[in-house]
Amino acid sequence: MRYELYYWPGIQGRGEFIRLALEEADADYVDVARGASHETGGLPAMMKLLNGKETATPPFAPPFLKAGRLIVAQTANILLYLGDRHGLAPTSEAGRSWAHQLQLTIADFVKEIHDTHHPVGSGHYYEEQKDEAKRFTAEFLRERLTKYLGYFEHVLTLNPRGEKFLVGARLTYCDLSMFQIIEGLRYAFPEAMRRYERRMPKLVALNERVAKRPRIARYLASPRRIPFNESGIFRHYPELDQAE
Ligand SMILES: N[C@@H](CCC(=O)N[C@@H](CS)C(=O)NCC(=O)O)C(=O)O
Repeated sequence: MRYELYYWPGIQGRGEFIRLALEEADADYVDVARGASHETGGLPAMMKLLNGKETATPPFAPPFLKAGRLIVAQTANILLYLGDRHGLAPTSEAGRSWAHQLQLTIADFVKEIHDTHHPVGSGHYYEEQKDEAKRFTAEFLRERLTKYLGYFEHVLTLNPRGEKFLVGARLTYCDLSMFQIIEGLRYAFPEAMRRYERRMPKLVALNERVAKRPRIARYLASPRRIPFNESGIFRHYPELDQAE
């Protein structure tokens, strides 16, 4: 079966957490909205599913994944689904729940990272909320970035199966998402991360381990991995990096 991934074209965004899982699984998928209308259906196909009356289980927002007739939305929920089907999640109930819990915490983190440049509202340009963004980011870099990254560093320390992965003895979708978080934060806040990274050696090692996985390395070198940019979730505004 060929999966259909639906996400805004032109940015990595939350779609990237799903792409990393699909790539590591070597799954057959099409990135629908990045394609031309006459080929994949393009953005109109995504808008049709979002706005139309095509399905009894409509997604609220991208990303969402179509697997045959099934439509799965919410990043953590999609990863739960893919994790089970492609060996990217533990098989025990306790392990699955722990991985899902970590992924939901990553989702909270992603929202706060997004809010560093849009603390007032997504409906307004960054330029209209620069002062608030600076205030929000100062607090974020001082308190929240350190709390979240410190938490995940601690989780690696606690893993009874060793410090190689967040959950259990094998790679899970949580490790792929943590890789994306670290890459994104390095892009958005290079100075702040340079200062903080010596306090998270296990996460840095995890990041390197994920980047070296053959399928991930192949993906990162491919045109499918589009660069971070200032329309996505992780944005580099030098004035925010200095906000602390
Ligand atoms: N909790 C959802 C958030 C989804 C979300 O916010 N998607 C963004 C793009 S990254 C969007 O298009 N939101 C539209 C909206 O919230 O109206 C998830 O993790 O997938």
